[in-house]
Amino acid sequence: MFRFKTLVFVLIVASLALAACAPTAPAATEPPAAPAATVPPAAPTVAPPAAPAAGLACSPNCEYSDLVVGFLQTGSEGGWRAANTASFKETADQLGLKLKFYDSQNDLANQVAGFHQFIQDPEVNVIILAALETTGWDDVLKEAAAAGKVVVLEDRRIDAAEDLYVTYIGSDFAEEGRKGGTEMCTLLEGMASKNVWELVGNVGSSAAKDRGQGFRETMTACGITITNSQTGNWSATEGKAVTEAWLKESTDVQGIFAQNDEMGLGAIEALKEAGLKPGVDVQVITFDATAGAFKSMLAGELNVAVECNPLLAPQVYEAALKAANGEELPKWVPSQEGVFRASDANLQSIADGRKY
Ligand code: GYE
Repeated sequence: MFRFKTLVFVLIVASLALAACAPTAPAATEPPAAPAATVPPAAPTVAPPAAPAAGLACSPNCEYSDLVVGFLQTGSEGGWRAANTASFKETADQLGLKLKFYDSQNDLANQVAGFHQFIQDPEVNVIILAALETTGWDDVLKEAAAAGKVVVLEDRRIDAAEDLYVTYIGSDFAEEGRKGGTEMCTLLEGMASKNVWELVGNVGSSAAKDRGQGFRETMTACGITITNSQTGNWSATEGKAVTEAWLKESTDVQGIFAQNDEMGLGAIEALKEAGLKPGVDVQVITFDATAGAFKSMLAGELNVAVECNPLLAPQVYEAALKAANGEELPKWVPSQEGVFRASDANLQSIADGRKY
């Protein structure tokens, strides 16, 4: 009897042990769980593009009051930019269109984030971009197209397929650069040594790339050599600091090619503090031709300012309205611009008539 009970007891213990080690039976229907897949890091939650607005509902009879414009400005880096921003704000008021202004603070990631924001904004039907850099826009432009937004480029061109935006309204920076090279050749005529220092705008921008390339195209005609080149990020402070550093190394410089007024005015201060006469010992050329440049030319410290027109808003809004109404536009509308010299007889009256 005792043996039988022991046998039963052993059998019960054994079966309990076996049950504990067996794989849990999946719920009746589920296949065995697949090994944990390496879930790629969650893609940034880019909400699906807003339903295509199928163009603007008001098309082809849209008016300025139908436009809600998202404007992606670069930042607020100087006189030219201030005039450009004012042009957009004032003209929007005059035309009665709604403007949503985005200051990218000269940060490309900010600008791209702002672009996504405007794509997601159901109110916005037009997006205007002053691109900080030429590359990296294809994807966000495709998203904007899918969302039915009209995209217009102002001020700076980009390297993207032309069918991804309506038109570009802005300067021929390469031509500005060519003008600058030709002007510097004239200023350095007859000089034995033609060493030029270049103050570059923000790296990667079309304005900086194209002005530099254009200047190099025409400087060769008279044997100019660029012996120093560095970004000053469009700022007077950085333009001054970079020039000071170069002057500590050498004063063998006959010309300064500053890609905008602010950097050139900074270099002029550095030259003076180094005991050199800007405009005399060293020829200085800048780009933009804002009020500060005219003041410096009238003081005889700046030799030439190649104009770059910031007052682009009327043309840009007109292009946006035409596109909203289904009109095809040329892919580039270059701005009309001149060159101003300290030697111009009527410089004072020109300066008095300028808006920026
Ligand atoms: O020359 C400079 C500004 O894009 C043309 O940007 C513009 C340039 C201008 O910061 O002053």
